[in-house]
Formats: sequence, C-alpha cells, structure tokens
Amino acid sequence: MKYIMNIQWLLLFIMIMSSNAFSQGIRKDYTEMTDDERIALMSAYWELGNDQNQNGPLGGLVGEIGDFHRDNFSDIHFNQRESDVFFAWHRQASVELQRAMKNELDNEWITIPYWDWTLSNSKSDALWGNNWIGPFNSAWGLNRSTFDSGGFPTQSDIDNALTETDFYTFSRSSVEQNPIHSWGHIWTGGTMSGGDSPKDPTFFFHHNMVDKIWAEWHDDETKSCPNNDCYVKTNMPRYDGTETNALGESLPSVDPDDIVDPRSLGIFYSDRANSLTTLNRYTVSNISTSSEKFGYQYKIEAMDDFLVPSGNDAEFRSCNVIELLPGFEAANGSDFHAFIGGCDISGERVGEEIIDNELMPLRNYPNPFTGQTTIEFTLSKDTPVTLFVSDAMGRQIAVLLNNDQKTEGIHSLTFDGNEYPAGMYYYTIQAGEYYGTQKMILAK
Ligand SMILES: [Cu+2]
Repeated sequence: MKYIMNIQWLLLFIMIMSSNAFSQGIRKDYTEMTDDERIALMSAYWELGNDQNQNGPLGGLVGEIGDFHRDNFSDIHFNQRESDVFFAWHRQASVELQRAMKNELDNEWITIPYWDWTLSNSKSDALWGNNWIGPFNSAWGLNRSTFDSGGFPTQSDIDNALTETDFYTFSRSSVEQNPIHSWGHIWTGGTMSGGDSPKDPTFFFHHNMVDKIWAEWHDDETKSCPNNDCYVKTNMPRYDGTETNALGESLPSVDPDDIVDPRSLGIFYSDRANSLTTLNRYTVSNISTSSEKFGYQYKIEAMDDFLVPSGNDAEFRSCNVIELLPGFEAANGSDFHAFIGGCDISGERVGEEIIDNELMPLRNYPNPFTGQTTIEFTLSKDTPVTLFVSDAMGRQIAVLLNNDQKTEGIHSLTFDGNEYPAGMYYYTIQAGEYYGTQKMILAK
C-alpha cells in the first residue's frame, strides 16, 4: 500500500514536472534560420493566430497573450523592486507560445528567433518581407508604421547596460525603460506600440533579443543575484494556476527566480556575430519530449558540463560543424545523435548522421589508466577519420589516425602512455565535419 502511494506521488510529480519542463533548444537570430525553420515558424504563427475554434484572425493563443498583456499591463511592467517581473514574465510567455507551436505543428524543432536590431534595423530587411512577418501586418490589422531605418541602440549601448551590477536597476532602468526595450516597440509602431503588442509577431522576436541581453547579464557570475535570488515575488500573473488559456490548458505557477537562468527552460542563444552556439552547463532532462533537439545551421559547440544522462536522449543538427569539447558527456545508457551537412538551398535539415552511439560517441577505457588505454568510437557511415592525442597544454603528441577511411560501426584502438608523463590528456576525433574531444588521465 505504501508503495502504491509512492508511485502515485511519483506520477503526480512527473505530471507536474512535464507541464513545467520542456526543451526549447537554440534561439537564433532570425537571419540564421534555415528556410524550413522559417516556414515552420510562420505556419505556426498563422495557426496559433487564427485559432482552433475558427475565431478568426487573432482569435487564438497569439491574440490571447496580447489581451492578457494589455489587461495586466501594470502588473508586469514598470514595477517596483519588490514586484518586478518584467524579464521573467516575457521569458515565460515566449516559451509558452513556442511550446504551443511545437505541439500544434507536432514539430519539436520550432524556435522563435531573436531580432538583433543592432545589425538588422532597416525597414527593407528581409524580416518585413513576404517570406517573414510582413503579411501579418494587413492580415491581422497590425497597422505598423515602421520607420524607414535606424535609431536603434548599438552593441556598445548594450555593453554599457550590461555593466550594471544591481538586478533591479538593470531590469528597470538599463533595459525596460531604455531604448534597448522601448525602441523596438516604438519603431515598429501600430499594435507593437500599444498594450496588446504581443499580437504582432514582431513582439517575441524583439523580446527574445531583450531576453538574450538578460541571459548575457546572468551569465556573468559577478552580476548574478546572490543565491539566484533576483526576485522578491514568487509568482507571476497568468502563471498562478488560475487561468485557462485558448488551448484549454491551465498553466502552472512559475516562480520568477526559477527561470533566471535560461537553461532552466532549455534555452540557449546563438551568437550571430561568430556563427556559433555554445551549449554548456546543462543537463539534458527532457521529460515531456522524446528527445531534446538542438538545431543550428552554423557551428554547435558542446562543452563545460553539458551532460546527456543515462536514459535521456539528445540530438544535435548542424549544416556546418559540431564540436564536442572537454566537459561534454553522453553517459552510458544515453542516446545521443549528431547530424551534419545536407543543408541544401531549401535549407532542409536532412543531414547525414556521423555519430550514432547509444553508449558514448567517443570514450576510452580504462580511464584513468596506467600504461595503455583503449579508445572507442562508433560511426554511422563510412567516413575518413582523424584521431589525435594532445597534452594538457594543447600540444599534439600522437596521431593515431590521419584521414584514414573507416567503415560504419564500432572501432577501437590503443593508446600507449608508457613514454609520456602522468597527467591529463585529450583525444580528438574528426569524422567529416564532426569533432569530438574527450579527456583521459594517465596515472603512473
Ligand atoms: Cu511587455
């Protein structure tokens, strides 16, 4: 009887968790999305704007978030220190809409991008064209009065804002009441400059940029709130469990302090300037989805405590390069997949799977070792492979494979450490465009 109770509690716990935890993946600048990502996102906007119950334009979740934002405007904006939820509310609302898009289109790859207006700040940018969010203007009566160009804060304005050390001052003075937040609304005009601004798709593109700036602020450990305690309030309007949204869901209560790190929602931001996204300090913990998916057409780098634990699965897709650096770990019993290439002009993310290893993409045993150790890797297709060993200073000390053609399947080779001093070593595999690095410890 006691066990049954425990299992019921466990199930209840899992149900609660699954409504809270869901993977989001990589948020890109809109110019970094592939064509199929863009098409999926635009379809999702049309569907969630024109709802479920044929309530016409903006009868669905997009319109509802807009109405809620307008009706509760003073609770979620320009707050005093003890009630400030500006950043957190907008982060959670964006995640909620994105999750609904994934469900609606049954497509886990959908992400809402950010709009980096330090780089794209002209009315003639692709963003406002027919392939992007231009057509929503007339279809949804958004009445944009977009300026012809310019006037946005620059990267140095953002850098300046990021020097603020107090969370509340940063949130309210450096961002919310600063052109960093306000100019995207004013510049776009029409619905974007009013209380129901979330009805314009521009809103979350812009607010994800604002959110990215918050994420950067948070990642500077000298500025993070002590004990992750940025907020005085422990809940937010709409997320107090009392609302039922247009999709018939009632949303769980959210403590803003729980989402201060975007990783808590599975969010990572790409860096448009370097065509790079870094996945770090994260444990893949998918509960509501079958797999956490991270897609980015440029370089994906996973390192520094990015862990895929046993029993969980993760998938990386890039048109370009995937690097698994020291600190990345796909544990025994996890299911990790990396796909590279195959991004044709249509942007289809089909790609060939280079590494498919339900154990480890790359491992050695024993580790630590004395004398010799076996390095093992699994290929999911025939490909040339380079594998080399470096010391802790990054100097290459042994080349075990040099662009040697290898067949699909498991391969292993031996590294002999007898002639090297004790210490930390790295071994790196390059298979096509895939790089993986692991560390091993030589003990004497
Ligand atoms: Cu707002």
